[in-house]
Amino acid sequence: MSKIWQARFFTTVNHLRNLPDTTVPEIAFAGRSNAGKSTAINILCNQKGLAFASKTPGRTQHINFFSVGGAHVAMHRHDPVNMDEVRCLIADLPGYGYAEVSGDAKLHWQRLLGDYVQQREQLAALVLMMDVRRPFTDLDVQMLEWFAPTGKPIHCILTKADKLTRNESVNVLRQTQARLDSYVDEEGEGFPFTVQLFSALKRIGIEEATAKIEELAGLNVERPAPAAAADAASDEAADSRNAGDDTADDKPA
Ligand SMILES: Nc1nc2c(ncn2[C@@H]2O[C@H](COP(=O)(O)OP(=O)(O)OP(=O)(O)O)[C@@H](O)[C@H]2O)c(=O)[nH]1
Ligand SMILES: [Mg+2]
Repeated sequence: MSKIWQARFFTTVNHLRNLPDTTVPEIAFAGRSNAGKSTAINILCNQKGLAFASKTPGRTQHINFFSVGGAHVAMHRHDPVNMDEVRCLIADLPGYGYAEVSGDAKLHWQRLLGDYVQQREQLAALVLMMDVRRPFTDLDVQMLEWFAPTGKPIHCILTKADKLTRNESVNVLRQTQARLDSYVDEEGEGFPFTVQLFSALKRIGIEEATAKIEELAGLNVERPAPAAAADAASDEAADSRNAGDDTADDKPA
């Protein structure tokens, strides 16, 4: 059983000022609208309705956070998690590139996304989800180039691999790795960018993605004894969780 199977809904955020006041590492899932982010989060966390997955593109319009750890087997789903036991947060970012969203809303999302990935210190790594049939759209490249200067890892997941033959998808995998390897910093050093194939439908790449996320979130490392400071942090996080937002219809049930 993977540690991320314990994931639970934590909070939903529509403005950077409402980001949770937590110190644990965050792993954010970014990608074009409809790339399959929410579906992948549900599969990786082994829970059907955790992240909202939809046939309507642009469904996830806020940053939804899920917590891993601090929820015990016998607990009711709505019981508060034990904040000092939370190990990491998973963020489902709003999909970008959805044409029918109005200009203002689009700008709002893009600013929210750009600022979050560039400025959020707790963000440990980005999982960039791209449809295997059309990787590296302009906004994917924008996302990658916003995040690259942080020096933190990006793990690309090529989704919907079931839509191509095995040969075709392996070709895209190779081309994607080559393109990621072509990024170098001012000293000519490469970036910690990796890529894999994935299909929620055919259950391809689930173990590989799980292992990668656990590694990036530091879940394989034994956790040091909680410091007194963690208690204070957890109280604040509980406050921000209860602060509410105008997002009722986007919250997973
Ligand atoms: N064939 C196939 N379809 C998939 C796969 N994963 C997701 N889908 C479908 O793709 C559509 C979009 O999936 P979502 O998970 O809602 O996509 P998202 O990236 O969260 O989209 P936004 O919330 O709009 O950003 C849904 O109809 C899914 O059923 C996959 O592995 N294979
Ligand atoms: Mg979604």
